[in-house]
Amino acid sequence: MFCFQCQEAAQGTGCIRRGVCGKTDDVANLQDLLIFLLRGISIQATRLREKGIEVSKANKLTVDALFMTITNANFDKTRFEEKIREAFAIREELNHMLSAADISLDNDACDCLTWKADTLTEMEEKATQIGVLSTANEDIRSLRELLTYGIKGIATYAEHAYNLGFEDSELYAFMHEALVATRNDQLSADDLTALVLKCGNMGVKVMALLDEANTTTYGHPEITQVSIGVRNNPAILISGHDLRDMQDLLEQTEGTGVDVYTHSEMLPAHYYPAFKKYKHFVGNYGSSWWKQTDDFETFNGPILFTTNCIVPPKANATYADRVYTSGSSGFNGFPHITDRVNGQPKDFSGLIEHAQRCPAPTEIEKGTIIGGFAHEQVFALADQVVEAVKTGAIRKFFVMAGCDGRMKSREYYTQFAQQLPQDTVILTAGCAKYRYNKLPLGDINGIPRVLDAGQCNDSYSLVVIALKLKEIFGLNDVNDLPIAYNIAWYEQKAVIVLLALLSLGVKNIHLGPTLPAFLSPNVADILVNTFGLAGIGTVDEDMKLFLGE
Ligand code: SF4
Ligand code: SF3
Repeated sequence: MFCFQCQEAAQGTGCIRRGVCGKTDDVANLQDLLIFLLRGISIQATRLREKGIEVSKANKLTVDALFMTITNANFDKTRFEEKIREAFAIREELNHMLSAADISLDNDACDCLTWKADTLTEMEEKATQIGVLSTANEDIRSLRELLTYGIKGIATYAEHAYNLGFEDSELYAFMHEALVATRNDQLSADDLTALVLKCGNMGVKVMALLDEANTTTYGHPEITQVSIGVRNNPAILISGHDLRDMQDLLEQTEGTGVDVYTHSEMLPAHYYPAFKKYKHFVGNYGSSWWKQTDDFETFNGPILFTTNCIVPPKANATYADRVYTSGSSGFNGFPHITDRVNGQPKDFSGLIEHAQRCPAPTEIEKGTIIGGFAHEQVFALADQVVEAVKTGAIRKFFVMAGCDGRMKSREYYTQFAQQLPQDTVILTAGCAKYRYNKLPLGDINGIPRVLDAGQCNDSYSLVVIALKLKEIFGLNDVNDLPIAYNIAWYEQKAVIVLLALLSLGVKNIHLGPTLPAFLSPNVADILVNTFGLAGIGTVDEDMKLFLGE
C-alpha cells in the first residue's frame, strides 16, 4: 500500500505498511483498485453524457465509491470487494448502452475499461500495480492526487445532499471529468492545475447544494445552547455528518424511552429547528472523533456512525459490540444498517432494542456549549456585528475551521484560541472547534467569541458571511476584510473546503498543523505563489503575523 491522502500520513510522507488511521494494507489496495475502475466508468459516463445520456447508476456508484475511500470512513474489506464487483457490473451495463448509442471507445485506451477479475486474489494482485506511485512524475502525481482528494470531498457532500433529494448533474459530470483526467498522460501540470481550480468552484457548488438541502429540509440553524451533560435513560450516540440518518433515528426513537445524543461532527444537528422539537434529543456527548475510544466506553449504549471518522477499537475496548455503521461507513464486525430504498426511512429498530438493554450514559462533563451561527443567524445579528467592527470592539475575525486530529501538534490551536486578544472573534465549522469550544473565551457585547457555523461543509456559511460583510463595508476584495484564515485540516473534506476558499479568491490562508504530504515542492510553490498559502509557525510568531504587530 501507499497512501498519503490525510494529514496524519506516516512520517509526513505516506503510510506504507498500515495506515496511522488503522487502514490495513489489503483495504488500502482495494480502495486504489476501486478508484481505478471508477476511471473506466468515468470515461464511459462522459462519452454517454456527451450524447445527452445521463446514467444515474454510474453517478451514484461514483459518489458512493469515492466516499468509501476517504480517511476513516470504511475499513471493511468485504464492502470494497462488493463495490468492485458492482463496478464490473455497471461497467458492463454502460458498455451495452454505449453500443446501443453507437459510441466507440476506441480512442480511450485504458485497461480500466477492460480489466476484470473473478477472484479476490486477482483483484489484490492488480491493485498493487495501479496505486498512487504508478504515476512516476512527482508533480503530475501530486496534482492528480490533489484533484482526486478534492472530488472525494465533493462526493461526501453530494451524497448527503442526495439523501435529502438534492442533486446537481454538473457535479457528477465534473467528478467524471476529473477521474478521466487523472489517467490521461497527455495532460500537462498546467492542465491539471486548471482542473484543480475548477474543482474548487465545484466545491462551492456542492456546499451550496448541501446547505440548500439541509436548510430547506430542516430549517435554518439557530443559536442553540447544547447540553453536554446526561440524563438517566438508555441512549444512542450518533456520529458523522448525515442529517437524513439523524432524522430517521429521531423519528424512530421517539416514545421508546431511548434518548439520542450527538458525537463529534453530528453536534450541529442540534442547531436545526426540525430536530429541536424532539424532547429525547438530549445533547452532545464527549468530544472530537479521535476521543471516541474514551467517550464510547462511558457512553454505555449503542453508537451509530453515519460517515467518518471511525477509529478502530483497541483490543481491550468494551464498546466494540455496540457500534453500528450506515451509508458509506463500515468496519469489519460492526453491523451495517441496510441502505435506504426509494427514499424510505432506514430501519433502526435493532439499534433501539439494543439501547433498551443498556445502562444510561455515565456523566463525563456538565454544562452547555453554544452554536448555530450559520449564515442566516449571523445575518440576523448583522447590525450588532457591524457596529462592533465599526467601534473597534471587534478588531479581527479568525476563521479557524476544518478538522481535528490526534497529533500533539494540534495543541497549537487550543493555545492560539487562548492567546487571541479579547477583541477578536473565532469563526469555526467542522470538528476543529473541539480544540477550543469548551474554553471560557467570553463574548463581545453579547456576541460569543467562538461562533460555530456547523459541520465542515458549513464552512460555506463562513464564506457567505464574509461576502456579506464585504458588501456591507463596500469593499472590492474579500481579502480587505479584517478576517484571517488559520485552518486545520485532516482529511479530504478539508481539501475541498480549502480549494473552495481558494476559488473564491481568499488569499493568505494558513494551513496546519502540517502542509499535505501529497503536495510536491513545485505544486506547493504554485499554491504559495498564487494564493499566499502558508503553513503555521509557533503560536507567538503567528499571533504577531496575523495581528500585524
Ligand atoms: Fe495513512 Fe491517512 Fe492514508 Fe490512513 S488515510 S493510510 S493515516 S495517509
Ligand atoms: Fe472532522 Fe472527520 Fe474532518 Fe467533518 S469528522 S471535519 S475530521
